[in-house]
Amino acid sequence: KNLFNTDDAFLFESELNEEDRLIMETARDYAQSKLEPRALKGNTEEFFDQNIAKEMGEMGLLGVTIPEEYGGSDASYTAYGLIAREVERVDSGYRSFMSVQSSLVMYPISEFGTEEQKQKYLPKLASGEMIGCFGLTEPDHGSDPGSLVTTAVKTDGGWILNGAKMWITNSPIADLAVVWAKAKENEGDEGVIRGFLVEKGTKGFSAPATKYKMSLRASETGELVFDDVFVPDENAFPNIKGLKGPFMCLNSARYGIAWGTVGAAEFCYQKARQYVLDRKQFGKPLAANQLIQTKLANMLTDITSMQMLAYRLGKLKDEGRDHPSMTSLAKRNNCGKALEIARVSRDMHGGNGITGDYRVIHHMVNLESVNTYEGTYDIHGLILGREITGIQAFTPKG
Ligand code: TGC
Ligand code: FAD
Repeated sequence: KNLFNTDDAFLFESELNEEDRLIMETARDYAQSKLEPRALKGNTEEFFDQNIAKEMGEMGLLGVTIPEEYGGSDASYTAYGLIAREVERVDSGYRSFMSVQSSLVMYPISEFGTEEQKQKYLPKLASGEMIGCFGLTEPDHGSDPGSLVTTAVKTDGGWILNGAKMWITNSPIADLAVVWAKAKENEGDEGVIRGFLVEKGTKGFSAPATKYKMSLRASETGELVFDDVFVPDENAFPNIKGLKGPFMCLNSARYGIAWGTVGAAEFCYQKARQYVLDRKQFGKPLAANQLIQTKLANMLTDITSMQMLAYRLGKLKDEGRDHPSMTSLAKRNNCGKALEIARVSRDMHGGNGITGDYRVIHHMVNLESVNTYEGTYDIHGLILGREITGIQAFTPKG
């Protein structure tokens, strides 16, 4: 007789191959035993424990899709997504660290870097000995990165960077920043977006922290400030030009977020289910009320659709059949649904839901950031709208 699984209704986990399942179990064991006990402290004290980088490196959880010769595991995109799901089941802030390190720093070095850049940085990033960050967003240019104004002007033997980045995950603790700037061969050129590797300690380069965030408090966020920073030629990506470079990195990171939010949503749903079974009001468990049951039914339905999208997108990526608009669809849907599930779970916990102990409010406030970064909910709606109609609606030109 077939049994109904109330956590995995359409049994996607039974489809996983041995290697992906092993990576998922390793990530789950690590996240539950090592990350979960630190989650409340991280959120309360606005603290990212840097040991997490080395621990995740030791467990082989960083840059898993990168070739083994550079410290990765040559693993599938499905495996990468499953790691994101397990880490974000605990805290979106820890998953942010992992996403940036794997998709936004190791991926571009692996895809666009020279052999020297790969050998110099990838093994140390894979082991967590080095922490990386990714600077695209600027104080005045978020949803529209094509208008960024940070410049890299050519000089003898390298480039001079000037400008500033804002809202950069890991920046205050990063040893290496992947920076996207308008490269100008001559002063006065319009410039074309290119990527640069800027090491911590470079003269004129600083990374002040952004404090008092009310969301993603266990993740370090900050600025990147460039004041006549000299970056040698060997630290520029040689061949990638235009927005395609950063967007290719984002295709991978956004896919990871589609999986990560599955973990956060599953946590909030499972907590709500247990809470309403245990808590009695009006002489019966909360779970005995119709209104409560349909909330749980909605959560499970949404989670199942989220699992299906993420799982299928991973398979398409592994087969090389994915399209960026599929990623936009999955990122947008899964962030929006996870945020809604976290809000409903918070409500179902009543007053207890506002305390840190139950942890659902952590997920709720974290998911506000996740719904905003890597392209907001509405920006992904506009990307899909352009795909569906052939008309771009980002700017008034139509
Ligand atoms: P558009 O004209 O659409 O494209 C310009 C060029 O880029 C190419 N392209 C892509 N290539 C690969 N993958 C994609 N997804 C691509 N999207 C676009 C495109 O083909 C074109 O190439 P070419 O050769 O023809 O020049 O550019 P646009 O300026 O109109 O873009 C509009 C829009 C809204 C789509 C885009 O700007 C956008 O996605 N905005 C959102 C910004 C964003 O996502 N920022 C993320 C910052 S990083 C971050 O948030 C990290 S948080 C990490 C964490 O903590 O977990
Ligand atoms: P804006 O672009 O100013 O948008 C504000 C609002 O206007 C949004 O609701 C948006 O949907 C809406 N909007 C914008 N344009 C349109 C339009 N044409 N039509 C309709 N509505 C529109 N960036 C990095 O480069 N690296 C990082 O590591 C990084 N980490 C981050 C970590 C955190 C915690 C946060 C909060 C952000 C991070 N970001 C990072 C930046 C993130 O990608 C941006 O915040 C995001 O892209 C939105 O840009 P913005 O904040 O400037 O908002």
